[in-house]
Amino acid sequence: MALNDEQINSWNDNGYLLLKNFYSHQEIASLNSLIDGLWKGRKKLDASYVIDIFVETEKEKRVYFCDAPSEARDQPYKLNDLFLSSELVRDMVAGETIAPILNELLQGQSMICNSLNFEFGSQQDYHFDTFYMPSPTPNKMVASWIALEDTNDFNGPLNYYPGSQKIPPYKFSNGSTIIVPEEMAHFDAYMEREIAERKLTPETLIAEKGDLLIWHSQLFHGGSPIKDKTRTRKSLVTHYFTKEDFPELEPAPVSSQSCYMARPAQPVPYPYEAPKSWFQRLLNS
Ligand SMILES: O=C(O)CCC(=O)C(=O)O
Ligand SMILES: [Fe+2]
Repeated sequence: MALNDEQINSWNDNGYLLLKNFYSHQEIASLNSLIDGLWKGRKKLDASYVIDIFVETEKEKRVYFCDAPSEARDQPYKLNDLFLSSELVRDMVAGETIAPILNELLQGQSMICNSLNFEFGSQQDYHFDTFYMPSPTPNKMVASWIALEDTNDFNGPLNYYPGSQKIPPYKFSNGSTIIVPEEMAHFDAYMEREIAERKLTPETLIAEKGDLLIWHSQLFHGGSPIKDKTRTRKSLVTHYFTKEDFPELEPAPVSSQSCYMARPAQPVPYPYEAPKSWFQRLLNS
């Protein structure tokens, strides 16, 4: 068993697990220099490096990293799926140390679905990750979040409602948890009611560099507004499915106990007509 009873109980009660100082400062420094190096040398990168720039602004768009202007680094961005190209990223997010933990929570073999490197807070509205990537079998998905630097009240820390994973998943008119933007007013009313009935209150994660947070696919969470726009909040988010949930796929190994979806990079430009269509195609394949 990778986790003790207290940790399992906390996971069951709260829907998340915080593992302080999980990574050494040296490991974090290696990851941060990888990002610096990629930015410096991005013009030579191929189409497998895809970035969302000016995130949560009117200028938000998805481009190849080689086409990103240097000023895009001064505002929130998401650098997608570095696990596809970087062994360092794969080892950190699914290597021998973390895999047994993920596998115990998932009750299966963890398989990386996607990863996102942020340099600023995401400022993403409260959401369930199952809006975008529900696992074929419910609850067979978790996310990890690594603090690549300290978070504080000014750099847009993460917020979540402990216990919200117990709320019955909201089904949109498509019969699934996949978001239908036009139906958000109904969703909001449902969540307001459920949160009030369960007397849930939000928490803000003030994390230190090297901390690891793992959350349940049904934890209601988001990124708070960045009060000081000059302050960075470097982090790496990874979403995982289980290998068993995708028997038709041939994932590539990371450790003896974990793997990753060996798939193409995200399509450019972002498919606004059919969001997350790569994922839909995968599910339907
Ligand atoms: O880092 C954050 O602020 C939230 C990111 C997030 O919710 C996600 O990637 O699923
Ligand atoms: Fe999320």
